[in-house]
Amino acid sequence: MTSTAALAAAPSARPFKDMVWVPGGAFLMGSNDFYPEERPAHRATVDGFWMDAHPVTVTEFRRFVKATGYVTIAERPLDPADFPGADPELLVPGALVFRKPPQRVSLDDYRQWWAYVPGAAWRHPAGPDSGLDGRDRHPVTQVAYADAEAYAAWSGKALPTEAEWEFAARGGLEGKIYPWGDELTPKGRMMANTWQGEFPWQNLATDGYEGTSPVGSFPANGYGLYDMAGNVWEWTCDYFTPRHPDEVAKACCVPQNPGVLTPDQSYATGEPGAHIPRKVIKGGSHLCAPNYCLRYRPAARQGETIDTATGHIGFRCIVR
Ligand SMILES: [Ca+2]
Ligand SMILES: [Ca+2]
Ligand SMILES: [Cu+2]
Repeated sequence: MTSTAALAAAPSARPFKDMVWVPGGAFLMGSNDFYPEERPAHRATVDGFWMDAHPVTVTEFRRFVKATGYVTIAERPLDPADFPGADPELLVPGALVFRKPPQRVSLDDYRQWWAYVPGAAWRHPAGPDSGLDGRDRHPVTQVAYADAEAYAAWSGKALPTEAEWEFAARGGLEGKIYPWGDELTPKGRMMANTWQGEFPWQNLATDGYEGTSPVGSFPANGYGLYDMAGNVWEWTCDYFTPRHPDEVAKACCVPQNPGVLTPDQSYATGEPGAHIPRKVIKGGSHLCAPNYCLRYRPAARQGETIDTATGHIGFRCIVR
C-alpha cells in the first residue's frame, strides 16, 4: 500500500503535522534469519495509528524544553544507590559518546568505542564542548526512555509498542529484510544512514554521513515514514524479552496489539546495570555495520536500559 492509499483510508484528519497514517493489519513480526532475539517470526496484528514521519528532531525537542523547562536524565545528578561501590565523585551527569578508535580493535569490548562523557547531553551530544550547530533537522539524541516519554506526553502523543513500530517500518511489505525490500542498495542506491566499512575504526561514509543525518535524507518507506532503518535507534514502550512468543496455530489466537508491559524478562543478568529494566529499541543506527550489528531492519531489536542516553538513540511518537 502506498502512503497515498494509506492516507485515503485514514479514519480521522491528521492530528498533527508531519504525521502519516499507518493502516494496521496482520503481519509477520520478527525474523528467523538473523539474530536470536528476533525469533520466532510470528503473526501479529495491530490497529491503525498516526506516526511521526521522522524521528523527533533537535528543533522539536528544543521547543519542548523551552516550553516546560524539562531537564533530561543525562543532565540530572546520579543516584549513588544505582551504582553500588562507585566513587561518588565519579558520579557526574553525562552520557555515552561514540569515539572512533584509530585502529582495528577487538569487537568483544564496547568500551573501545563507547565513552561515558561527563557533560554530554542533548544540547552537547558529543560532550560539553560540542553543540547543535547545523543539527536542527537531525534527530535529537542523548535522550533516555523517560525523556522520550515526557516529550510524547507533552505533545499529546505516545510512544509506539514494538509491534506498532515494526508494522510501520515494514511499509506494507510482508516479510522483507529492509523497509524497502530485500536488497540493501537497490540499483546501487543508499536507502538509509548506516555504517559502511569495518566497524568501529573505519567509517567510509559512502552514504554521505559519518554520524546522524538530517531526517528525511533518504527515501521514505511505503507509508511515507523516513529513517525507520538507520540514523538513530528509536525507543518503544515495550519491555525487552529475549525472544518473541511462539507462532500460534489458529487464526483466532493471533496476538492483537501485543505489548510487553512487565519488566520481568528485561534484565541483563550478569551485566553492568543488571538491576535496571530494559525497553526495546528498534531500527538500528548510523553505527550499525554488517561486521558487527546488522540491525538496520524492521525485525531487529535490542534491549536498552531505560536510563541510558547515547548518541545513537532517539525516538518518534504515534497517536492511537
Ligand atoms: Ca553513515
Ligand atoms: Ca531509525
Ligand atoms: Cu547496531
